[in-house]
Amino acid sequence: MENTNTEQRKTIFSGIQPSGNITIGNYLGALRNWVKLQYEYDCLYCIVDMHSITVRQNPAELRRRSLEVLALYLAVGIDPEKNIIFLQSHVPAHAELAWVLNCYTMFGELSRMTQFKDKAAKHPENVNAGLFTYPVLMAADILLYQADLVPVGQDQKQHIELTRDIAERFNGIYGETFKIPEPYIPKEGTKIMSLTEPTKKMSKSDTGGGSISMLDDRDTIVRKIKRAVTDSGSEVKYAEGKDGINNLLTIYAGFTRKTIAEAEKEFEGKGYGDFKLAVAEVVADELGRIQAEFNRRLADKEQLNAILKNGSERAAYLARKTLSKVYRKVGFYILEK
Ligand code: ATP
Ligand code: LTN
Repeated sequence: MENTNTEQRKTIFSGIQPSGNITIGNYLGALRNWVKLQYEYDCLYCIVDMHSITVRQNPAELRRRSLEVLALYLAVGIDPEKNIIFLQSHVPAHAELAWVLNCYTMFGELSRMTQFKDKAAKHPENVNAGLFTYPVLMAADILLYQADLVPVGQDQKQHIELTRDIAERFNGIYGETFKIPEPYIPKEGTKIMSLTEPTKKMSKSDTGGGSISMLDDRDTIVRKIKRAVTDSGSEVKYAEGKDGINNLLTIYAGFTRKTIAEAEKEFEGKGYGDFKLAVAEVVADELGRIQAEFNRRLADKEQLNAILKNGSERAAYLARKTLSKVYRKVGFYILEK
């Protein structure tokens, strides 16, 4: 049932970077839950393009992908009437608050972030200051809108905890300014692993066979899943150490909306080959439907632009309120109107 009592409604903020191809990890871990949440909460769904440039991007591709992510949000069922959908770079308050929060975030705290350590190791030639302060911009995203809940995959939990610490520190110095947000992490599908290296998370920036993009065609999906790494056993059962099979079971359960136990039961007595084919089928069927809608949405550039314009106006209005409060509290001189 839709909660229409706006007085009681909590605020949700989340975002995805328009870097690389959105994967089924992003879908099961984030996007699909956003669709459910839109009926009960006031949601802001952002395309965080400013976060993307912490890793070198091709400008033409970044521009194209920003619109594609928007079309994908719409294709999976995120309603632009119900939610505020916008591009981060269209609302300057994100960068403005990030600067202030930088001055309330410790070097030591940022040094402990595992995403920073992973990405710095992956791109040793470009360990830039933006990559280091990435979580501060993320904290600004969330705190600007006084968000109650932040639906993300497991990998982002540490960033939300840091956001809470920054907000509490600021509130401690200046009095109640920011709402302290909670992470909102779904039970299943929180961490989809790479098909080729099932101990690592499936990632948008992996261009090998380890990730399934939301835009992959049926043949590609079948090929990637057939080649997915599994152990030498033969039973389709979730078990410690069987990372490959566990991951495929999680994907299957996610796409069929079944529990892992139900999925195991279904494949009792069947081998890995049959199981892999079934996984590929359910993934390809659902993605096929989403892709048809995606293509329809992407073709209507005028509508996409109108959604972004409306979204950034609504977001900017809300963001300004928090930013003004922050500027006043830290002691910036404000001109009378
Ligand atoms: P990149 O590979 O470029 O670092 P990413 O795939 O981690 O990107 P993000 O834009 O950083 O994607 O994340 C968007 C959302 O998707 C976040 O909520 C994140 O937690 C979730 N997410 C990303 N990868 C996975 C995954 N493998 N399993 C579940 N959720 C995921
Ligand atoms: N860092 C996030 C993307 C992100 C985000 C946010 C998520 C940027 N700002 C604010 C939730 C709320 C990631 O998923 N890698």
